[in-house]
Amino acid sequence: MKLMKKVAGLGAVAMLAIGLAACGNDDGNNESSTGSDSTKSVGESVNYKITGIDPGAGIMEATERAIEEYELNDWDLVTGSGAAMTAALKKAYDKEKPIIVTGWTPHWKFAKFDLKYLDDPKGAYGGEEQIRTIARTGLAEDLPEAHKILSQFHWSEEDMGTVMVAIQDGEKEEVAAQNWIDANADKVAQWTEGVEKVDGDKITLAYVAWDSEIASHNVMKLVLEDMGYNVTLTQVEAGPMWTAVADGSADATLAAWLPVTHKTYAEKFEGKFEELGINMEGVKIGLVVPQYMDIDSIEDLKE
Ligand code: PBE
Repeated sequence: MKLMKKVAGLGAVAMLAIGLAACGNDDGNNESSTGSDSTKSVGESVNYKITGIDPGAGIMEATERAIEEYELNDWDLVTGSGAAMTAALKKAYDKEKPIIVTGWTPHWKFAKFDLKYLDDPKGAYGGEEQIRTIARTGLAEDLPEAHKILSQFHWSEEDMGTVMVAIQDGEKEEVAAQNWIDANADKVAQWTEGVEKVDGDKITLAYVAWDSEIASHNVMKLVLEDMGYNVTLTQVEAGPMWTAVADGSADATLAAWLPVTHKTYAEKFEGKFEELGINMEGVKIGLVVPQYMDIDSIEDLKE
């Protein structure tokens, strides 16, 4: 600690000298505190805070687990939302400040910022994750055509990325979804293969306002509408989303991240929902930082 203060002091002197050379500009104090950043530990540089999202998200539970497993005793996971997390990330990134966020793939942030996952040698965030579609029990009998479409739904990270980035760039959700559908009629035709149109049957899909899920649910809403369904999208928190499918108040969701992210929910509601299959492979959750940060592993947060 003493040594760091000394080095910081030197940094301050050096910054001051530069300031003087540049004709005594103001802000000496601010500059000196920036100058001492490199001498701080990662923890000090971010006030021992990991910028999280909504409390019910599986990644929050996984991060609490990571904090325990890596013995990051001084660290706090700050709750917020997906939107608040990306806003904080942008703010830090624009100023090249350190920040650690709970991150996942697919997500547009990797297209907009130069980011990296921290290595997770203890596997707190699991390995290969998938996004699966789940439905209430009884959907196959009640809405067989929708059940078939939802079961046949499968797309790639790139597909979802196109929709997500368009929305992030300011396109309306429905418009971004419709544009993707128009450009990918072949894929949509696979989901609706062997399905007959219906006449205004009602169906409700529950989802959480995560950027990835906003994209998938808006696409599926339009596909189901085109097949004659009257579709309601309900935006809820993660716990209520699983509860709604389990108690039948929602018909389905495309947002079941398994086997790790939503493990607790899947176990809690075992037998009360039906798995309709994987809609995306090779997805991932973890701790994400800007490339310019000089750390590579969650282990590095201990220093
Ligand atoms: N996510 C996006 C969710 C699943 C989809 C990774 C933020 C979660 O952590 O539950």
